[in-house]
Amino acid sequence: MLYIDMDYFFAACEEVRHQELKGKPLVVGSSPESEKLKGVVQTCNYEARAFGVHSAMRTSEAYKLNPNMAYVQADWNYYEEISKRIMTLLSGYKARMEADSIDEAVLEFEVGSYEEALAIGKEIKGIVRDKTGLPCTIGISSGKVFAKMVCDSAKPDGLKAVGQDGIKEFLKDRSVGKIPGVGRKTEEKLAAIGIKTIGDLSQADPMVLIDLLGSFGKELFILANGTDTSSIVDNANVVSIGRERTLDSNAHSMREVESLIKMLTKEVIGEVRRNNFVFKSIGVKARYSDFTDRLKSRSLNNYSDSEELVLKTATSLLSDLVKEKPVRKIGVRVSSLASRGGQKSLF
Ligand code: TTP
Ligand code: MG
Ligand code: MG
Repeated sequence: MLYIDMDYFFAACEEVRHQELKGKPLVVGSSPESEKLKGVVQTCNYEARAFGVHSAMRTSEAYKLNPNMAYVQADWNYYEEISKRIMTLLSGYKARMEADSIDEAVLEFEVGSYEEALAIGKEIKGIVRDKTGLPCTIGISSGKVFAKMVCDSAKPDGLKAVGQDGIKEFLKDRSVGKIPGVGRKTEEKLAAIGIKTIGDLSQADPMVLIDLLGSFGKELFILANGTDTSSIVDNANVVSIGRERTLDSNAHSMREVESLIKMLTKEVIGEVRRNNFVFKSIGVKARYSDFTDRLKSRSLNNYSDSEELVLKTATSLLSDLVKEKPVRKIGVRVSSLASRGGQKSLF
């Protein structure tokens, strides 16, 4: 599998249309003067990262690290437009494909060797850069989770493959927090029983892991031992479109999840529109700090592709769930899909 993630995506998009900002530290997010220092950094270029600035940090914190950075307000429509162009380029390949977020996609190729996959990766990087001016990083491995981790490890502007023979070595010394889906809370639980690296995880007693984390513990054990069974959902055959994200720290109130709901909604709607879908049901998910999940959904009277409606509905559904227990992950999903324009219903 070939995992593509755009480098410093929003900030890179801004550099494309504001060439004068290139090479200087740039933050996408509300400037520290506005909103009484309450904004957050959505992303920043690598020049800003050199000062320790990163996504989800308060802009007031970023300002302390370097008072001389440029700030640009996020312009979702523009990023969606570019994302759509990238996804269209990628869908030109004869591969099963899943768009994973606004700046990520996984492609599953039938290839004979990793050399062949690397050659395709190189070509994709070239095409994306030619057509959009943007850098990306590509990771290649046997499954989606490994490919994403390889991608993360090769940033920025990287291309790297780790085959089955190298995967355990690749994983061994990495901290468990590098596994997608493992947040701070899981990390703490594992650390409490002496597990810090993925190597430690691979040698743990699987029953102990299951006691500690439920079925997720089993999944982690299997991954740590070099087997990635994650499969991709070919977007051509979707029955629902959803996005989930783990929070940096557990949320206790709606205020802490508002911007994330907005972002997940944008991503879901982007995906809906890219595929020319409409939907008739809106759902949310909350994963609590104790690893239990709660789902809630609402059916609509008519098909829709309204972002406002998803945002409003998801916010209202989640506000019930957030009240109950601390939340570590949230998701927004639309289902009962049909293709737009009154053509035959796909499902
Ligand atoms: P990422 O792919 O996580 O980050 P990135 O592309 O900015 O940087 P990297 O080179 O490390 O991949 O996220 C993609 C975009 O999503 C990012 O450009 C802005 C947005 N985003 C937020 O708005 N808030 C966040 O907390 C994160 C992580 C991302
Ligand atoms: Mg990215
Ligand atoms: Mg990304």
